[in-house]
Amino acid sequence: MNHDNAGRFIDIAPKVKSALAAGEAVVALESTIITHGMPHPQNVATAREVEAVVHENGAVPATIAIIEGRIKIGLSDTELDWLGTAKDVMKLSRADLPYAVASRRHGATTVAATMICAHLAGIRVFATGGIGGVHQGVEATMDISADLDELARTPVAVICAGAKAILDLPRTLEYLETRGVPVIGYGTDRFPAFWSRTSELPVPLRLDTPEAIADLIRTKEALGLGGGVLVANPVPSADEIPASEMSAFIEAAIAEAKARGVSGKAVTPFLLSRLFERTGGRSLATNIALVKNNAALAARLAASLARSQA
Ligand code: PSU
Ligand code: MN
Repeated sequence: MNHDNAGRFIDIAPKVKSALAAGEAVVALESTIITHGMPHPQNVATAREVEAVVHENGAVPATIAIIEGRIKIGLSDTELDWLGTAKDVMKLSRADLPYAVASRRHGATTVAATMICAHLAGIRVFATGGIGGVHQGVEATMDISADLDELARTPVAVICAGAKAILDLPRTLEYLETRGVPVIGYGTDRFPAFWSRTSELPVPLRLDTPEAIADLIRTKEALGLGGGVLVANPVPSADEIPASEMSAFIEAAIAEAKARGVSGKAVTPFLLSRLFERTGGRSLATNIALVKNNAALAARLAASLARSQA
């Protein structure tokens, strides 16, 4: 446990607990993607498939959520099924995590909240789809995801497929640089844009193997720099929707969100569900493929970190 007093709020699933105790590889997975990011039943099916991919690649999966105020590190089959259709599940970031715990609420963890819980449990690697970032129109809304500051302060490696082009990608990268977060392109020189393998933007750093990423993480720790690293792993070519095709859908979805006055936490879930409809479900198929691809890389990275500890 990485904070002495946190233990009494946390339930670690038996398999995760024994893997952590033995210094074996563990990969954290988020739950907002289940409750607010994908429709039922694909959300639960995907969560299970992603856990299986982590296993196949040599690590133990730990899906994280808050159930009746308990921080769950690893969900049972029953809990995962329940979460897939549960109502009144809060979307939790750093700001509201303690509220959900103290008030015994249910909560799905975003990238920021998953990083916090993973770190408390001693998990160093986390796979997701896409991170939150600086939103388009930030000049007016100041909407910058708390995910970015979390990456700056909490020492967990986050494997994503870049950031969605619903965000302001250049400003997202600028902000990460300002906050001292290493952003690593995995086998690519371009920052991936979630559904699309590439964007116009160069990725700040590039590494080509899980071992090289593990080495960077160990070096960062040894230098006492603190904070996380962001690994941007492009969606497999077979599953991508090119940026040229996505951009019209994205513009229309953003215009709709604006017209309806959608703001705050509701923005990302609204845009995702509108894009699902506008692309006839294609955006979801791509989303599922890229999360699995990230889970595989995360497991290999966690395994590499575990080996070097032994
Ligand atoms: N990207 C996805 N699906 C998601 C999210 C991101 O493809 O469900 C979620 C993640 O949990 C991320 C959160 O942390 O959206 C960001 O929300 P916000 O923009 O409100 O910070
Ligand atoms: Mn936001």
